[in-house]
Amino acid sequence: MAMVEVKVPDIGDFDEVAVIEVLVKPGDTVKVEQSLVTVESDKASMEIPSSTAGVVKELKVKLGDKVSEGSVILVLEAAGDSAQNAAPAQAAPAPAATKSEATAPAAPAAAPAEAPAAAPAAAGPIEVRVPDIGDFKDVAVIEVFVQPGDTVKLEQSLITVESDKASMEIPSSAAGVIKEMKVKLGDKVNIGDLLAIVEGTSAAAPAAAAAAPAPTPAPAASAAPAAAAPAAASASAPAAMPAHDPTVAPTGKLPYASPSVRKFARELGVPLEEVKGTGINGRISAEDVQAFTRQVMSGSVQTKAQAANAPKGGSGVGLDLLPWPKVDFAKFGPIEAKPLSRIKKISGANLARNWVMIPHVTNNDEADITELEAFRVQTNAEAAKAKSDVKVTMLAFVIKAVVAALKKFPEFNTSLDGDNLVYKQYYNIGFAADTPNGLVVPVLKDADKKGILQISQEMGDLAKKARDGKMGPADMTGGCFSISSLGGIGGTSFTPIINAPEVAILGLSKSAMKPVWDGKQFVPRLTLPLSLSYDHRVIDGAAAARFNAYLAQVLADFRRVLL
Ligand code: CAO
Repeated sequence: MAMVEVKVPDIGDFDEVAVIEVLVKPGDTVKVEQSLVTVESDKASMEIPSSTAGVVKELKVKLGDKVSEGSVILVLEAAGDSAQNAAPAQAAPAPAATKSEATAPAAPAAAPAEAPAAAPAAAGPIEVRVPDIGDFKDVAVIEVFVQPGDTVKLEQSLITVESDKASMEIPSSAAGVIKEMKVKLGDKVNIGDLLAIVEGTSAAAPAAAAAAPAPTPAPAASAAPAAAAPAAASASAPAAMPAHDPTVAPTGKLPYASPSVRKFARELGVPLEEVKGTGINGRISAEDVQAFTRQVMSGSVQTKAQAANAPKGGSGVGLDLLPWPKVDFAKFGPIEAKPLSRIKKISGANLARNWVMIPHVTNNDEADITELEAFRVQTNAEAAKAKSDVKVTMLAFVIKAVVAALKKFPEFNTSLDGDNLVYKQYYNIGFAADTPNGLVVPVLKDADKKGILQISQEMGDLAKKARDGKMGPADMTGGCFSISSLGGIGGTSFTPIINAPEVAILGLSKSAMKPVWDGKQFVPRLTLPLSLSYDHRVIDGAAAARFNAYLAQVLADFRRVLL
């Protein structure tokens, strides 16, 4: 097993660029072309890929270090035949053009920055084209900094392009007034493509400006060493990323993140400029993007686009609601304003969304739990004798009965996902728990695999955790169906609000002795009110009535589960 030093390959004439991300650590197994570190100047950031497959033995750089072509990034123990595994271009750092597009942190924007040497050209329309940007092909335009009418200086950045490994700003090869932009966001560009027409006051070297692009991209091998676009900046500005030279380019609009993170955000549709970066200098990591996505999904954060699209009143579903009444309550008597608890703020936003977005219908039924209650009391008496501290309440039986009903009516164990209905094959049941800070819904996992005693035990533990404010995200996610039990408090029926993206919820009210006609006479039976709210987009009223009736049958006699 050979030890191989992986070095910074030819990255154009970037010199002394800062390491802003270290993507591997000793012990990691890396593949050829896997990104090892991200480096960044004030004009471009790029990921440096591994030239060799193997196991990382030692890192030779850390965050903030400055590296140049040939700097050793790390030492790795090459896997198998290192000669085979190594990307030839990098074993000995070589010009970008000799590497594949994926690995090549291609020579950043080329020729124009050599422009200081350019002789001023006569005024007139000048075609500004994409210079040699290494062997990047079809790179996407992700930012357009200028528009017709803008006056641009020589080397002022016009657009940013980005591949999955690097992003770079493309500078203007001419000074003057933009007459026409020939690219827009999302366009794919290649070397030689026309970017803009500039009514020029001066132009850079002909090669970079008006010269017709070579029909086949000029090999970066020859271009790279001379490549310069960012050089003006990298030479003058410290390579550490935040320093922008305002005389060179109006940068700083691009969120501070590596190309792969930006790509990740684009795939998720996350507006990166709204994500708060937790890295050094506010750099946005993939984890930050994920955290933002989770917040948006949970409703605790709204993107600017969501907020803008929500009509006044904020329903977000196209309802033109009246604004919330603003009343000076103090005019009518003494008041005291107290901030809502964090839980109330979060659950309130969720409840409001679910209420307006889901067409709720509630089916009310009753279960005869006379025998079940007797069994429950007997179970608790036995537990007390055995000095067990597990207390069995009706809710544990209801959870078990709900699992049986979900198995019989699988559409209740689904979630809407666009035009798809996702059927779940697991049975995680959420139960609303009243806490001093507000309502939370712990989720009891795999209820189908657990007995009543275990369910009671876990429910007790989860309810305690909820009341102590110690619930973690894992305790509250993954639910299939929820139960809201007000049975210990009172009421005869209510409309529970569905816990999206679930499609139904069961509300339990206080059981009561009722006279029930048995065909010959009225007999006293303990009845439990069942209020089943369902999403009418997914569940028909008849199906809901059947579900609730079946639930009542199971609670009346659990032997029905065996049928
Ligand atoms: N009918 C009559 N009595 C009931 C009952 C019912 N349907 N359900 C429970 N009870 C009784 C229990 O047997 C217990 O009686 P004892 O104290 O005499 O033994 C008492 O009510 C209290 O029960 P509990 O609340 O401790 O236990 P639980 O398993 O029924 O409920 C929990 C646990 C966490 C769901 C509950 O404590 C809770 O927080 N409920 C409120 C949920 C809520 O706020 N929902 C509304 C959501 S929408 O705003």
